[in-house]
Amino acid sequence: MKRSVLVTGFEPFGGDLLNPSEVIAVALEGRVISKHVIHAQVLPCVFGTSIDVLNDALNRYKPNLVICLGQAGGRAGITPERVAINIDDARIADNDANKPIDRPIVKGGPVAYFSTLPIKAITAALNKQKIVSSVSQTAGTFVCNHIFYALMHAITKTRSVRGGFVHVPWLPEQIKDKKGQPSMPIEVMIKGIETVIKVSLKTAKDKLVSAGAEH
Ligand code: PCA
Repeated sequence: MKRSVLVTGFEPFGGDLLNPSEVIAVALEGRVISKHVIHAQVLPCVFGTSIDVLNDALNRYKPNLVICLGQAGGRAGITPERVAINIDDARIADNDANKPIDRPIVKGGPVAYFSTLPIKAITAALNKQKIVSSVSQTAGTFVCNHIFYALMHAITKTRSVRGGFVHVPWLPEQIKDKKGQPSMPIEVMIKGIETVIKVSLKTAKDKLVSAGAEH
């Protein structure tokens, strides 16, 4: 079977009409990067259901690398997340009106998982291309952290599968009535995520997949 990468994005949420993470994932579908075919999966912005859809995609594609994407409105750059924590704590309702508070994602599961993406190599490569990027120390406690934790929980024993979560900023069309907020054009985001994939595939082979291994 051809080696593959799974890229996920989220549908719009919180009353938005767009979610750049979905646009990026769909744009990358079918592309070949470093001899890996890219599969895209759009996830519902719903606690629980999003995990079922992710797990189905993992079983279907058996990817070597998984990059989950989400929108972080208000952030200026592309931000690979360092750590997923075992808690749901929603400030707003998800797309199915769920609003869990202080609820573990996996009962009895580890407190947290580190990303197994080379997060520092990713930010360095993006900055070299003049794309704003920095490591984020928290993916929040909404559906993005939820899916990040579920991903790491699913692949933690599969040492050959590397994965993690990357937040992206708003698109220019999303900040029209939000003065002074940062945004990034879609072409730059797509180029940036291609770089994330390339760097992750390059460093996946010979690096230990564990906390902070490449730092
Ligand atoms: N961003 C939200 C959920 C979906 C998305 O794109 C978050 O950061 O949790």
